Amino acid sequence: MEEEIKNAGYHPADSNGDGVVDDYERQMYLEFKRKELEDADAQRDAMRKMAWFALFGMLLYPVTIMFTSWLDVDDAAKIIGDIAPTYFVAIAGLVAAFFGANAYSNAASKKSETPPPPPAPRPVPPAAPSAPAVSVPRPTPKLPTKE
Ligand SMILES: [Ca+2]
Repeated sequence: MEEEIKNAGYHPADSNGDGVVDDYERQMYLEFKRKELEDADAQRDAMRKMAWFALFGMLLYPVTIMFTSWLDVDDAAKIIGDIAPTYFVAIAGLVAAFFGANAYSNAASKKSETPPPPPAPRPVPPAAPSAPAVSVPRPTPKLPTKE
């Protein structure tokens, strides 16, 4: 929250930008936050259900083939068997994407929680060579004079 305020320059609940969060703005802010949490929760539930459905489909695939050949529908068994390679690759990709997206979002949320590293110390410029304390007068060359 502190970082959010610092980045935006004002409190995120202060929708009219007058520097004060009144009751209405606070209510709206909490409502938005609650909706965000509910949406994220529903999204996780949907993804989890989809992953389970896909996995059950993979597990039940051979059973379906056995069931169709037990019913003497050999054409169906053959067609289902022909679909199998595509189906398994697609479902494996789907499940992998599910776990990959989960891992990515976890890593992203962890990264945003950790405070940024302190700024690196600025390099100190090398000290300039010290000037001579006393300036020695240089001998002036004598110009040849005509006499
Ligand atoms: Ca306000």
